[in-house]
Formats: sequence, C-alpha cells, structure tokens
Amino acid sequence: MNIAANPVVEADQTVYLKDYQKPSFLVESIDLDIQVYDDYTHVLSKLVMQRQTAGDLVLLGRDLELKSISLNGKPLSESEYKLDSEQLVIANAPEHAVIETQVIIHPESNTQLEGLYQAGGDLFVTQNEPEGFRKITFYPDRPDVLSVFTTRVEADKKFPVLLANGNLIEAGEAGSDRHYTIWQDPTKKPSYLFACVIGDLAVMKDHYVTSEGRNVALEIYAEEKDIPKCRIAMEALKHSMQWDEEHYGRAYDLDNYMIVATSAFNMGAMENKGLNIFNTSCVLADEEFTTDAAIMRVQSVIAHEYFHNWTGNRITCRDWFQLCLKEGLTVFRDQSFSEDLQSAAVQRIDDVAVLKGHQFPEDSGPLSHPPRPDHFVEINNFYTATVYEKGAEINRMMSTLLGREKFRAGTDEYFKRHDGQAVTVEDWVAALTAGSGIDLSAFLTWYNQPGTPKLEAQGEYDAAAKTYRLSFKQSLKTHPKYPNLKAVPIPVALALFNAETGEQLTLNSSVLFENGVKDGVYLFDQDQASIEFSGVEAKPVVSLLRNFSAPVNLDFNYSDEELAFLMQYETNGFNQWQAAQTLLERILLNDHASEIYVQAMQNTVPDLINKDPLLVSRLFDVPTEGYLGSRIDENYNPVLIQEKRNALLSQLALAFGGFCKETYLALDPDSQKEFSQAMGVRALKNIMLTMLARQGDTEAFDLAHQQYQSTGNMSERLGALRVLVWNDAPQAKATLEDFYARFKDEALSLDQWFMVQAAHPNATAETLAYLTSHSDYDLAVPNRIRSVSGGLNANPVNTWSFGVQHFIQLAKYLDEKNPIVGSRLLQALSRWYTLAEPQRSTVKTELEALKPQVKSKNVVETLNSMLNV
Ligand code: B3K
Ligand code: ZN
Repeated sequence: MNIAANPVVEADQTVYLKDYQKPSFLVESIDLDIQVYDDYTHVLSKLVMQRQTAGDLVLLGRDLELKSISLNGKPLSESEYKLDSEQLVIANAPEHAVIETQVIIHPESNTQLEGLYQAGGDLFVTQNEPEGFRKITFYPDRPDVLSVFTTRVEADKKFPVLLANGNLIEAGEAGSDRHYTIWQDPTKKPSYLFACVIGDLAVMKDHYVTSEGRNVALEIYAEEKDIPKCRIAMEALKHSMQWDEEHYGRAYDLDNYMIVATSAFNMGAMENKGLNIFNTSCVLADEEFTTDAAIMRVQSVIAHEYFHNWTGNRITCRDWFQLCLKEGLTVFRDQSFSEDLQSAAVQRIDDVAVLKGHQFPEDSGPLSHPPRPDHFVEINNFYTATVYEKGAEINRMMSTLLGREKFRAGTDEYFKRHDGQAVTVEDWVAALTAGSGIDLSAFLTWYNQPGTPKLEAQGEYDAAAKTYRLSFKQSLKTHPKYPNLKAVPIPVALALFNAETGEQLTLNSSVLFENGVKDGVYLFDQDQASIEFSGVEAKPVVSLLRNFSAPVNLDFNYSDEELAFLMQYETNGFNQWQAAQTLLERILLNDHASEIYVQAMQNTVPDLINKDPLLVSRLFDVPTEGYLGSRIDENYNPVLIQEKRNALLSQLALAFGGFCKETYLALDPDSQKEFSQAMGVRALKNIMLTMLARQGDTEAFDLAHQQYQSTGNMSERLGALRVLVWNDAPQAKATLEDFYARFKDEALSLDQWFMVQAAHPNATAETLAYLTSHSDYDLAVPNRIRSVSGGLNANPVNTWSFGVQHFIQLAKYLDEKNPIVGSRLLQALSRWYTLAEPQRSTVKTELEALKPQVKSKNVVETLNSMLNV
C-alpha cells in the first residue's frame, strides 16, 4: 500500500465539535515492538480492545505499509476489513478484540517531523501530538482512548540510547549487532503522549525527591558537547517540580523523568509522559552561547512541559477542540512560575506583549477563532496564540476573581474529579466552580466566541458630591460564523490616585448595578454598567486594567498628561509600561507631541534604574513596526510607519542627550547579584548603545566593538553586533566574520548570526538571497528557517516587499516537505488585506497564484482562510 504524503484536500474535510461521538472500542493495553533499520522500520503491535458502544472497530493509520493483521489470533484477509489512506475499519467486531498488526514505516525519509522520524544521522525521535501516532501504527489515535503502553525498542548498537515512556523493565542483545530495551508505562495515556528515542546521545543526570518521598531520576539527553549547556534546564526542572508541589499540590508520579534535545523539531517541545522531547532551543542555555531571553525561555518551556504532567497528561482532552483546556491552563501555570523567577511586572509585560503582538492581530483578522474552536480542517493549524495565550488569559481572569485560596480549592477539585480522564472545558469550569463555591459558568462564553472585546470606559468626577463614577460598555466586532455574540465577564482591576501627590486612594465603592469592587477588582459582566466611588476629595487619576486583568482593547480618554502621570506614579509596573505604550502609540499613530513622554521618562527612569533595571529596560520599549501595523485595519503603508517610528527614535535619542553615554558607562552587569537584575542591566546597556548610535555619536561604534570583543556573554555580544550591523558601521563586516568563526559549530548561536542579518532594517532581496543560499542554511531544519524568516519579518517594510515571495516560495516548498511549518510561516502574510493599494492587490494576486500549487490540509486551510476576508 502506497499512500501520497499529503492527500489533496477534498471538498469538505471539516470536522465539527458538535459531531463528537465516543469511540466504539477502548484499548485496555498495547504492546508495541519498534525495530529500527537503516532504510525502514518494522512496527508490531498488539491491541487488547473492548467494545464500549455500538459501531465499527476503527483504527487510524497514515503512510503505513500493512504486512499482516489478525483478530483474536486469526489472520484477516483483505475482504475482512476496509482500508483507505486514513483508516482501517473492521465491521462486526466482537466485544473483545485482540488486534495484532505488522507494518513497515520510513522514518529515515520522514521530512514532516511528525510520527517517528530521523532527526539527524544519530537520532530517531517521535512527535505524536496531535495525530502523529497513526503514522507509526494502526490505532484509535484520538485523545479519549487511554491505554497502558508496553514498548520494546530494538536497533543497531551504533544507537546506544533506546528510550520509551515509563520504567525500563528489560534490556538485552538482539543478535550480535543489535540490542533492545523494554519499557512499561504504568499510567494510562492517550497515544499522542507516546514517545520513543533511538540514538547516540550523552546524558546529564540528577535526581529529585518529591514531597511524597519518591526519588525521581532526572536525565537530560543531548549531544556530548552540549551537556554542559543543560545545567540551567536541569535546575529549572527541579524548581518546577517543587513549584507545582507548593502551588498546586501536585507531585511527580513516576520514578524517572527524561528530556531529549533535538535540533530537528517543528515547535518548542513536547510533553510526552516521562519522556519529553525538546527543541535544542528550549533546553540548551548558557550565557556564552545563548541570550538572556533564550535562557528565560528555556526555563519557562521546561516548566511548561513539566506542568503538563498534571494538566494535559494525568487529565487530558476529550477531543482536539478542547486543546486550550490543557494549553491555556499550562501556559497560565508557566507564566505564574516565571513571574516568580524575575520581576513579576516584567514577566507580565513580556506576556502581554506577546498577547497584543500576536493574539490580538490573529483575532482581528481572517484566522480569528474562539479559544475552543467548533470546527477545523487540520488541527495542527490550531496550535495558535489564541488557544495558548488567550486560553491562558481566561484562566488568569478566573484566578484573579477567585483569589489565591479559592482558585486552589477549584484546581484541587479538578484534580480530584478528573484524574485519569479525558475531559472538556465545561468540566474544568464546573470543577473550579464547585471547588471555589463561586459560579464561573459565564466564563465559558470566553472559550466559545472569537474576537477581542472592546471595553469603553468613561470617568466622571462630581466635585460637589465628591464622587467619581466610571461607566463601562463592551462590544465585539460581528463575525459571520458566530452570529450570537454575548457579553463576557471582564474583571477590571483598577486604582485611583491623588492627582496632586501621586498617592493611591482607598476605594469606597457603591455599585449602581450588581457587582462591587473587591480587592481592587470590579467584575463587569453586562453590555453596560457603572460604578461610583464616594469620598473622593478631588478629581483623581484612574488606572484601569491593572496588570492587564482582561484581554480586551481598552478605550478610555486619558489625557497625555494623565498617562505621563501613571508612568511616574502607578505602583503597578505593568500599568506604568502600559501608560508609556499608550502614549507612544498616540505619538506614532495619531501625531501627538512627544515632549510629554520624554519628560515622563526623565522623571521616572533615574530613580528606578537601580531598583528595577529590568523594568526600566521595558519602559524604553517603543512599539514595533509590526505591532503598529497590526493596529491599522486599512490603507496600511509600512513605509510611512517606518518613517514615523524612525523619526521618533531619533528624536528620543537626541532628547536623552548625555544621559545615554553616562548611563552606558555607569552600568555594570557584573556588579549585580541576581540574574534578573544583571539581565536588566545588560538590556539597558544595549538600549543606551542603540540610542548613542542614533545620536550619531561616532564613539558608539567603538564602544559597541569594544563590548563585542571584551564580553563572554551572548546578550552583550549580540547587542553590540546588532548595533554595528544595523547601522552599517565600518566594523560590521569583520565583526560578523568573527562571530561566524567563533560560533559556526554552535547551531543556536549561528541562528542568531542569520537572524541579525535578516533583521537588518535595510536588508534587501540580495541579503535574503545571500542568507538562504549560504551553506549553513538548511530547509530541513525549522530553527534555521525561522531564524531567517523571523528576522526578515522584524521589518514589515521588507516582509511586504521582497519578503512576500520568500514566504510564498517557502509555503510552496514546505507544503509537501513539512506542511506544519509551511502553514505557520505563510501566516506572516495574513494581514495582506490591510495594505494600501496597489500593494494589497499585488499580494492578493500572489497568494491566489499559490492556491493551485499547494495540497496539504495545513497550507490549504490557512491559505483559504487568509483569502476569505
Ligand atoms: N503540546 C505540544 C505542542 C504540540 C504541537 C503539535 N503541532 C507542546 C506544548 O504545548 O507543550
Ligand atoms: Zn503545552
């Protein structure tokens, strides 16, 4: 049986949530035997199945060469089952069915990096979420079928490491050149959490004793030279294990926890039970080779995958529509973990920057969908910012409203009720409600409808009555597929400040409608409502949506002076940053004057610089061109935005005058005790250097060059390299060559070398051609593609000129080779319809021309949605 890699998308392959049906058979146990050879892999499986409801026995399978199949010991002939490119169906199967199959698969030529695949000469790994297991063997490959897995892995001895989920129960020789291991995973799990690894890897070992007294062996597998770079990940793992015990009462449940690093991976990492597989970019962390941002990411992804052990693995999803049940909750958990690692305000700033920079634009365009979609063609297309980040925000809102103790009571109830089950978003909200005693069912609306709500607010001060009244209104853009949009519950965290002294006022609220303000949070859950504060002696300054308490677009008529006031006096670091961002957006998009902002920075920064350098570094954020573009829904002219932003940056650099050099010279990351403080100082130094270069200070390039040469820290080295390269400094070329010579054998560092050049604001089609034809550019390695494409996309002017063909050609090439990544990269062009003419029509024509040239469900679904605006 030979099956085309990507079946053509037929008229309608849409799957609907409303059509969900229980599987007719459950799998009590599965015995797998995976025998890897150089040019094929032989997979034997034995499924012990039990009927649950009426219906056929359905086994899903894709790209499998079936060698034999038997039912209850009796071989089946071709007439006894129906086989097509997606499934094998046995009608009239008995109540109890033992199915044994033998198939041949080809991991050595699997470029899609899904199922079992060769991830380089010395390594085979799996990626089975969401639907990869069916590319390994015939199986009811859906998350609501949970089974006990026993796995035998056999390969040539040139691959000394043979891993699978669970406990190692046997190992031995299989002939003179081959060997095997047998693993048993005691916990029932869905097939998407199955993993095995066959390779030649080194290992870092440690251990952790859980609060329940279990001694867990911890192992991180990577290439020998990378083992020293696994220390930060190992520490983060132990920290996560402890954090989950303390914050959620969840201890680890197996005797071993393994992590395997590979550079051939479509995304960040995968939470396979007891055997996580990670992109090297999310494991390897070392100040010499990776940036501070990468170090933070490693810690958060390690935590994320670990936290999945309870939110995702022990309790999993009933079907893939419920993806945000595990992802939204686990992202919320990893964000909270990271808030404990560094300045909590900065973590929130960074998380909201991702939300506003990716999820808001996604939700306002053709790819908009609810956190729990109700239909899809290709589920891989729904691992989106909406499912992950907006999903996390919904959990954050409920946790804000409940407070720490009640939220914990709710999660305890969830684990008690559903451990070992595959459940839905409704089950989650019901458990939280039961455990906390607070009805949260209204939050289900957030899961079920698309779009970012607009929150309009107005403040009114009555001097005679000494009252301050806030009126709220919410609305959502209409959506053709979701006609019945409802009001959602919006927790509005707020504070009032004395406009003269900057002091925060104590709130006395009386509510005009139903809810009051509790712990500084007002729950606004109608189309419109008002709230009134009494005993307010003078007109206050209000700060709304503190800590970004809800994922909404706030529309409040702050004066520029009030925003400047909040930059200086708000005690919530997030809202300080938000005030600066709002002010900058007005300057850039609505031509407000910049003096007030500069003055506010000058009032705020000097005092804060020693206390929280990391927060100060974020206060210098100027909205990116990409973000500004996403705020424009029609007639978007990227060149104009670039010009305006550049003009502002130059103006700011000049306004800060001597401050930049003084601060640059005074800052010393080595004098900081804490990593997060040192990281802040490094970030600030790089900002000061960038501003110095903008001031046209000729010494800036010497300082940058000196910084590049004298440091052993990647954030400092890269920060300096950027300044040189992006300003075409005389030292740029030689420094790039130096960087290449130092790091050519360090893939993650070399990714940065590609990225810095691709992200040059004045990059051209030639720059891009040089990078993509470089001998180190490799279309089989997603990290390398992303470094160039991501760099390019840092400058929308470039994306929307020579970048258009780059993304289209990539999508076309990857359509067959790696459709998951192809579909994702194509989304860089999803806001084409906002462009001003004639660019809009040009891009549209190019996208339409791509249509007949692609056939994977992934790319076709994305392209169709993109064109359907
Ligand atoms: N659950 C995986 C993502 C799988 C993506 C499949 N295309 C990683 C994570 O969210 O932890
Ligand atoms: Zn996840």
